[in-house]
Amino acid sequence: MNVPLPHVRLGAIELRRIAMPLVSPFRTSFGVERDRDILLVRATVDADGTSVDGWGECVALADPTYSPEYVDGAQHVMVHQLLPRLIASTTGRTFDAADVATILSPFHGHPMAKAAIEMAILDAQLRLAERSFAEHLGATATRIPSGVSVGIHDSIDDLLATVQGYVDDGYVRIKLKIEPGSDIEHVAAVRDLIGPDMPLQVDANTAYQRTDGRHLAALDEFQMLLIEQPLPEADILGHARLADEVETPICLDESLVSASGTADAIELGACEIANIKPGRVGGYLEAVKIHDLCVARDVPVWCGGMVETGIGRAANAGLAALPGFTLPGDISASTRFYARDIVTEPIMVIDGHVAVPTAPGLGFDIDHEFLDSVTTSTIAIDL
Ligand code: SMG
Ligand code: MG
Repeated sequence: MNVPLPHVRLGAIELRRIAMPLVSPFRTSFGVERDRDILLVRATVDADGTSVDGWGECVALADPTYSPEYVDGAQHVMVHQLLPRLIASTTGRTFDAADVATILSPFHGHPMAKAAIEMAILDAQLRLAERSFAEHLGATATRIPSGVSVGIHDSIDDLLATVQGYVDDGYVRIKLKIEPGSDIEHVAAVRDLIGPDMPLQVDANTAYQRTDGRHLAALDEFQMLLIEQPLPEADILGHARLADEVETPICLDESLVSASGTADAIELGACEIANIKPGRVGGYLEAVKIHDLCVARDVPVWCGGMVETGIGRAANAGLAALPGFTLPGDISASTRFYARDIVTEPIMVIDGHVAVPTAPGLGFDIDHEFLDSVTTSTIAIDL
């Protein structure tokens, strides 16, 4: 992080929407995803007569169900607010990806839209400087343990068959999506299947209430790594109280939207473990700040996932190689969600691990032919 990157001039910006079917439906407490409608940002930048493209992936879902952002809204705010401001404040000068958050800071919210723009600029700068995301962000690992997130299943038999498949694929940690009615029994059955030693955790995506403390404490006997986001995102006090009632560590996801908010949640006792997602916090650079403050406070962190394509997953793998990422992340193989990825080399899980990309930028090239075949619309932004 300490080595500055060459500053660049903005040459062009293009927004692309792509439609990617999932290999199987993915059900959470807030809904079912069957395909992914994804917004990509392509930033062309110039430095010293060389021009290069960088790519950003916006992790907003189709509907505002995980967080207030959704993909049409993200595209709208980019086109009408964020990009005009970025263009106006960088015309005729060079700038750095680290300036993007400051330039866009007058606009409240929209972290996923902002993160995708910053990511595209950062990728382009790194490709020019021939440095990888991992190297730039401060990575120390060359491969990272791979966890898999398993959707809610109606029947326990189906759930066990799915989990067994992932165990056979070599994943080193299982995360089960849960909701009231699909929790204790499901966890008990999976713990029984995978044995006492395999790391296991659950994610409720805000499906419980403050009064569910005793119910959730029934999960303690299954020796899980953590319970992720049991309560609504704004309920920091509720999570702090739950952390006293339940032995399994409480991990926050949706609640953590900035470095300062994360520091507060930790101080209040609401966040014993942190899920870091660059999109949710406004970008990879803010994500590194959260990593650093968690390390300073002895709070373990792990890298979350938003059903990204290889573009987002590659950058996440670079981030997850930082030393504070002591727990396996939701960085599964491309094939977990997609039959074919839009990067030329799909993300692979080998011996339960994903190799940290080392080539410049994201570390992967875009499969343009396939990308074009899944593109549903393209917008060129006027500079
Ligand atoms: O990308 O592997 C993945 C999915 C990980 O469970 C996952 N993400 O709350 O952590 C979470 C969810 C959010 C997206 S659900 C569509
Ligand atoms: Mg989560």
